[in-house]
Amino acid sequence: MFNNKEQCKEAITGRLKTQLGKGVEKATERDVYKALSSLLQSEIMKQWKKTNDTYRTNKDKQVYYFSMEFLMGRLLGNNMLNMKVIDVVDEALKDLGFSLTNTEDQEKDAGLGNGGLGRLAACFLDSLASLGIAGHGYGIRYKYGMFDQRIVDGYQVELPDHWLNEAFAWEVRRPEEAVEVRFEGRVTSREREDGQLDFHHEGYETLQAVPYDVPVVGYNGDTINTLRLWSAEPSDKDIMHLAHKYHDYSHMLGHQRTHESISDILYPDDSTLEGQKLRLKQEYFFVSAGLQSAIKKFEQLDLSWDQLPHKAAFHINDTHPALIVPELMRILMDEKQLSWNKAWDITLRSVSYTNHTILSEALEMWPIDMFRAILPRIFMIIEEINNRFCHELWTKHPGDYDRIGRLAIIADGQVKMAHLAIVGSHSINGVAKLHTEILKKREMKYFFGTFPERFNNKTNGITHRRWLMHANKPLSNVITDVIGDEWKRQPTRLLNLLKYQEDASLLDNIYNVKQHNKESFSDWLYKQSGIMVDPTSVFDVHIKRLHGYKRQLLNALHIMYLYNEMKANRTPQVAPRTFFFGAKAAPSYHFAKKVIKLINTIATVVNNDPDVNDQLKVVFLENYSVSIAEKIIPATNVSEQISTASKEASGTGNMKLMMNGALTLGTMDGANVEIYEQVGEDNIYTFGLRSDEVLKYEREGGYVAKNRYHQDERIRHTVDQLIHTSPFSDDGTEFKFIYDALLTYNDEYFVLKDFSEYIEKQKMMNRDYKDVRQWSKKSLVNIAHSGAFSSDSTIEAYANDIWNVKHQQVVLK
Ligand code: 26V
Repeated sequence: MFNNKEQCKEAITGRLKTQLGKGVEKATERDVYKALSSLLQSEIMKQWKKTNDTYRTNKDKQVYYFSMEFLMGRLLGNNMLNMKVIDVVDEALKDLGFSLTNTEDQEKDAGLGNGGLGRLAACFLDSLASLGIAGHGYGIRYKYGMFDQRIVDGYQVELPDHWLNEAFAWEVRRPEEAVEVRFEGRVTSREREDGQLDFHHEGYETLQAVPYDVPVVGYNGDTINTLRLWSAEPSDKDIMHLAHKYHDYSHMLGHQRTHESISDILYPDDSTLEGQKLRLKQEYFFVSAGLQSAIKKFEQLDLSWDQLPHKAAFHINDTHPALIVPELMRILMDEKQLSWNKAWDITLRSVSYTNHTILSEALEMWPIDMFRAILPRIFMIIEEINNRFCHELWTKHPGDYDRIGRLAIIADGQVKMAHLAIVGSHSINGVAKLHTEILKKREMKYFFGTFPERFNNKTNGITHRRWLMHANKPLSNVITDVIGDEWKRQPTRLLNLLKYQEDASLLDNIYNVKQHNKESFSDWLYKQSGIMVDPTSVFDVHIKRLHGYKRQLLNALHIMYLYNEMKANRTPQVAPRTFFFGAKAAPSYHFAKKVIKLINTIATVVNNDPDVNDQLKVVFLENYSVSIAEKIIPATNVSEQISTASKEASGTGNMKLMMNGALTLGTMDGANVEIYEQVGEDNIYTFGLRSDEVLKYEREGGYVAKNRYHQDERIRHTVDQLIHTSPFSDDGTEFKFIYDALLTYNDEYFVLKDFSEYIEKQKMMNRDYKDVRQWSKKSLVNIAHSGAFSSDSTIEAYANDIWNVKHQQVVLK
């Protein structure tokens, strides 16, 4: 694209003139961002067309990854990296008097996701394109992404995220590919001449789904896939229908507005479902639009319907797009006139499903009446799928009402989305070994008994391009100096680093890079928020959504304990530390919000106390996001992965942090177990209850939080500080809710049970940090093994075992 720096400078100055009518001397950083992204986008367009032409000519099988969330973050840096122009742009910008980082910081995050699930989808897109797989994302173009978090007086306040206010540089609106989506109305049936029933949907309301395509640039240099985000707009047909129905103009506009609002907001609650109609509409909206558009593409190939499973794979990312199953059936039967059996066979062979959580609160279910009213035809199809499935169960297990009741898709007045996804998919996977085992042995035991061949594990992964090559260029350079740069294409080659475990200069470099990153982060933090931290202190980092099971509370109580110890002149710290938290709480999650307030209260106390503040500091990072993650992860020493065992399906932050040389302090949960297997017990700090112990307590009882409180003075003192007048609580009311969760409601997440082991491991890490050589060696072992968690490996496994699509082989066996 640019052969050298001079060409690049010329292109940027040229684009500033033609796009913005400005000379470079007047240009702001924002102008430079605009010019640069537009230059890149023009180049991407050419290659994008080529990729699509090739897919069409070769009739390659296409993977459609349906997800309610794609947490993409910023695209400029990633696109420059994958287009291999980032170094030349860096030099050119310097010459023009600008910096690459500041230019990148101009871009707003595309925050179209809550957390792990959405970020995983984004990492997968990067790997799909980089492996040359024809794999595309289908999702929703929310007008408002994840809320903007502000901390006011220590409390979380949510503000809307107007991410589209400044135009999104990477999207292309394609109105010519819009499709109609129908809601409500009635269904009638008529018998055809051949005896089959024809179903007619009448009196429905329609809206247009308009696609906005975002290119996904692969690192292989020529594949550019598509993230297609659907936006809801009024349909001309519907306007006439509404005008007829309402007569009154303002009434009609109001109604229309409700329709368009379908794609307005990302639901910010990843822990409970409040059963909103709008959410169900969102789900059907993008599933229907996406399938219609994929089916149109398939029809252009002019093949028989039997070929559909050979040419398209539809993936259900968590249950949110599970309506793929009945919607595909509807299209094949009602629009393409296929028989039930034929349509079912095709559906089953094309659809696969990933489960991302075992938390029962997050399992999606819809009340039958609401469902039927919004999606009458889809409901009929689900009823039929359910009847046939229950009938099959009955023939296999006659009289076993209990089993049928547990497995039915429609039961207890609800439509159960997970059951629908399982019954309609040929593959069902969990996201880490432990998670998949729990699904098979417990949560989905009966389904596993019914369809054992469908269940498999695909441990999550992360893209090393964004999370190492781009986020941590200094480390990336140190690695390349020692083992060459083959690891960039084949991340498992990072294992070659293990040969250099005793190499003093490499160990020094690893330490120095970390130190450098901590300094850069501290500078950024100071500029951003005025908070000063000591870059020589241990950076202990807990970044993820705020949730009871992720146990930020355990971390917070430990800091209170440390503070008390220091004030009493007991157990002096060996190395000073700074505790960082980054976390958003769902707006209606009262407990999570109280924990945010507690962390901020602790920060105020600790940071303003001259007795301790040269040893201990607490920072709550406001509005934690992908771009903030990219800044703090390279600067982290200690990675907090302390969920209650069995609750964190996988975790992916744990992988990003290890890849950047942080040492994990974690429970044996999710993918932590696999990190432990990779690095060995000397290079990870584990503690706490095991998952089977947690599950046993949950089943059989036997844990009494109050006993822990009475037996352990450290716990009693710290927990009491939540409700008594103490440095952390004035009148004792603010944190009563947390106190009650721990003692009155018996500590659902076993915080007090694991407290003492956590303290011990914290202490051990603090001591170990002092031995710089040993610490850096552990750090190196973690970096070396992190290639196993590259999403390229994960995607290769999905491609081989689930989607059956061809790809470039980049992962070493
Ligand atoms: C759940 C719900 C429930 C109801 C309404 C809205 C909503 C939105 C999102 C979710 C997602 C919860 C599942 C989730 O994010 N799971 C996370 O997936 C990661 C990727 O597999 C995994 O690493 C985390 O351990 C897991 O918690």
